[in-house]
Amino acid sequence: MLNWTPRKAALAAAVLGLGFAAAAGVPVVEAASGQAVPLQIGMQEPATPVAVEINKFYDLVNIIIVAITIFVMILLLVVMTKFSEKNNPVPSKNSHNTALEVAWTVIPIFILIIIAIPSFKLLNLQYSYPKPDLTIKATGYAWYWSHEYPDQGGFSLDSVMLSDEDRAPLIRKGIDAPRLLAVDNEVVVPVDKNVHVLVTAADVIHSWTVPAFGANTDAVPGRMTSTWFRATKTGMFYGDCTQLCGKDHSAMPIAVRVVKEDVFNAWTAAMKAKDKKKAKEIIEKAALEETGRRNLAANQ
Ligand SMILES: [Cu+2]
Repeated sequence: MLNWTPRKAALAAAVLGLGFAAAAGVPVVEAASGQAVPLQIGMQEPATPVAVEINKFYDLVNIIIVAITIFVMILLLVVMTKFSEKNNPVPSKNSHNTALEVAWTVIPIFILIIIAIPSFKLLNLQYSYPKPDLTIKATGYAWYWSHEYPDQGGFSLDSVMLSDEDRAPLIRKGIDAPRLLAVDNEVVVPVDKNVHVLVTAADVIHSWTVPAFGANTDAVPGRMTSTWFRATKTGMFYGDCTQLCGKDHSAMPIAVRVVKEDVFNAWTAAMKAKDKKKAKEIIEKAALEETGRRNLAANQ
């Protein structure tokens, strides 16, 4: 049996409360841009207006959850001590309290309204598609993604995950190629442009998801779903298939490289001309510039 003094109980409550606060608000490891990092708590750094709003909503809901949890825990501790058989041998016969009953109905309604308003605003932002500057069609296969550029001459590229042997030469060149995320052909998009992504699948259900973009939609065979994003910074952004789709579900990452418009135009021109070698060179140059810029920022 628990035989806690109120002081012990208060101490336990304080420790638990601190734990909750740490889990909710204080990042243990700063999230890297565009991919998850070990021991990360919380969301990836947002790279689109939608992702920024998702993060804000996530913070708001977390604050409410933690506050309610602490409040209920304190109530429980009060009940356990103040109204225990020892401290309160003769229980009250009360079964109704109108003011209390109105309060515990109305207060949760207000809490739900506080959550609902930003929630609907966010849904509206996610589903009101701005005029597209670029459309990409993503098709999920077991187990890789194929990406088509229908308004850029209709060229397409397959994104297959790189093996450790394939990553080694890239890393030696100074290009980032994270394990389980790097692919042979990245999706390339221009920065600060509205990109619509039409998503479907050829065999089983997959899901096209890039967390830093707040973009996530199921890829269903025979159907076309869609999502959109407007990346506000250049760099690499990784995602994964998020529908359990079979043996290599974990091996079909999505790699999106956001580049400046002139780099994008040069790349599409090379892709249209079926000059794969030149397209690869353009991307490798952009990749090296990106790592150079990041190292420079880290050293400052
Ligand atoms: Cu999949």
